Amino acid sequence: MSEKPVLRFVLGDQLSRQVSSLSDADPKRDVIFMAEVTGEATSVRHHKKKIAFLFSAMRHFAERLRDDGYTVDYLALDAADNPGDFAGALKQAVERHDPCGVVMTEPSEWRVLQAAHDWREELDVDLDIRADDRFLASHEHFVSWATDKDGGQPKTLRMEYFYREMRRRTGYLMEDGKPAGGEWNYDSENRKSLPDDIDVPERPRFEPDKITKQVMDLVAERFPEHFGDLEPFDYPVTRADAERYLDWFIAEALPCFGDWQDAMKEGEPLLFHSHLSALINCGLLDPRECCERAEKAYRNGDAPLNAVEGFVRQIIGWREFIRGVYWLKMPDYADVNALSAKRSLPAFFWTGDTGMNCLAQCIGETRANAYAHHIQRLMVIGNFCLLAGIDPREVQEWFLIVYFDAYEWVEMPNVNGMALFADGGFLASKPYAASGSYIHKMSDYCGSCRYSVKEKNGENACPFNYLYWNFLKENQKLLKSNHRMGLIMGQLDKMADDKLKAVDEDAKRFFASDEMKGY
Ligand code: FAD
Ligand code: DLZ
Ligand code: SF4
Repeated sequence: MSEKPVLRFVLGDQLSRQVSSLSDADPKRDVIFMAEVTGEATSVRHHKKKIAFLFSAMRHFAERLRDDGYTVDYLALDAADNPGDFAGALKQAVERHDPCGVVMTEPSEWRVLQAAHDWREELDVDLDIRADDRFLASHEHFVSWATDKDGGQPKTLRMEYFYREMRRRTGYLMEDGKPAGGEWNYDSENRKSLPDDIDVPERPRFEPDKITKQVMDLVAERFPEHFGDLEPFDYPVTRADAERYLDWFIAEALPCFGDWQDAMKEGEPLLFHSHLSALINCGLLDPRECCERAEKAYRNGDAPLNAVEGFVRQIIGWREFIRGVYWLKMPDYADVNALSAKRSLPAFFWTGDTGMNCLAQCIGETRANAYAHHIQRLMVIGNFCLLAGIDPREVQEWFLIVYFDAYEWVEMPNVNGMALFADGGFLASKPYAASGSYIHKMSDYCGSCRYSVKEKNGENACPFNYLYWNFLKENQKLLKSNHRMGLIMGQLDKMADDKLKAVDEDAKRFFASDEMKGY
């Protein structure tokens, strides 16, 4: 009698041959199971491009496994007997294959991990949930780092200290136990404004193949009401193309990644950013290989230290730290709202139809590409939500829907901790609040805006200008004890009454205006 197979359940963001659920897979015995399910595609109304990207990447990954001799049971979304959710799909797969056990890698999101615990109860066979060692810091490592000597949790955590420990542990950019170049962090060199005649390198484009075209037709038919443009589609969906994209980034964009990391330019959504987040998050690229390639470019003299350190910090610092905070703080983290923000998201978040050119540009690009770079997300879109006091739950849902790299583990701490200060400063030492002058300095958006960034008050003034002071005023009680806000809160204290009144009137008028109309 032949040996029973192990059923290896691989989720859509686990598309790596190195994933722990496949580490001991036996091609002669085992069955790898993957499932496209409506429940995931509609848990929020994901951007059409995100669904197409993920389904195409899943189908290509299944093909690759088959080419390597594995048996893959792939449940397509339009299969006649698709039950529509993971639980039903897995139950059917167990009935089909009668395995001796099921193995999976820990889901990246709280919601799905809770469900997986339920499946363990419901299935007639063992379900082994393994750690996701694609991340460099395990849950245990992060908890032990985040816990103080008395076993308590501090009121705040700072990424910078976690990052230094990660540098020591990985040895990335270390020389004789010291950081390369003598400093841990070269961020102060990474805030340059773009020169007008900047030459942005052209990116490789990946034409949709037969599988991607099939998936695009499916998405167009099944999710027409979802946000975002499906076409054009030119992103990598295979491991080989993801590697080519990484090669291109290291050679062409990384050398300038640092200098203009915070800059924004109309018509240039990517500039020198890597555009790799969706590939890393779904498993097509490994975070370690991205850092190692970048470090090699530095060692070979092909990219400067400020660029390479900045890139490595985003991955082994921010990315790992964000994930650590998510698991440390869930499930309560979903509901934090330290600033009691209650306003609803205005309709222009879905249409891009606003007089505020910075937001129109960033939201327009998001709609077209399912992508905006970090400063667009944080200092334009997130900043507006912070200043306007938008309910964190609504902001979280928007960010989860619109970006093709968005999964709750990474979106939520970025929204609640970084953009909205909704966790009261657990993750960030002060709110990333900025007036129009920051956006003006870092972009060319203001030149063609209907509002004037130079005007501080009145109908034509840039809304970011008065909303900034209104935000400080509304949250004065909470923010005045924050020592990093001391200077600015001092200015607020000294502000003349007529100026305060003008800010108050402008903010009230803005909140009642068409700009803030709901969907
Ligand atoms: P690059 O600028 O080239 O950076 C290199 C890599 O570093 C990224 O690919 C990413 O893997 C990592 N990285 C950089 N910053 C962060 C960060 N703050 N958190 C985690 N990883 C980081 N990133 C997501 O992957 N998914 C999200 O859902 C997401 N939501 C966000 C929401 C808000 C409000 C903000 C402010 C940021 C969010 N980010 C998210 C982080 C960051 O904006 C994106 O990772 C980045 O813009 C992706 O583009 P890139 O690959 O060109 O990044
Ligand atoms: C985001 C997403 C979507 C839209 N669809 C699927 C799917 O049909 N099948 C699948 O395995 N994964 C999908 N995903 C990614 C999952 O939501 C992701 O793996 C979990 O959220 C991780 O917790
Ligand atoms: Fe944005 Fe204000 Fe500049 Fe207009 S003027 S683009 S609203 S920052």
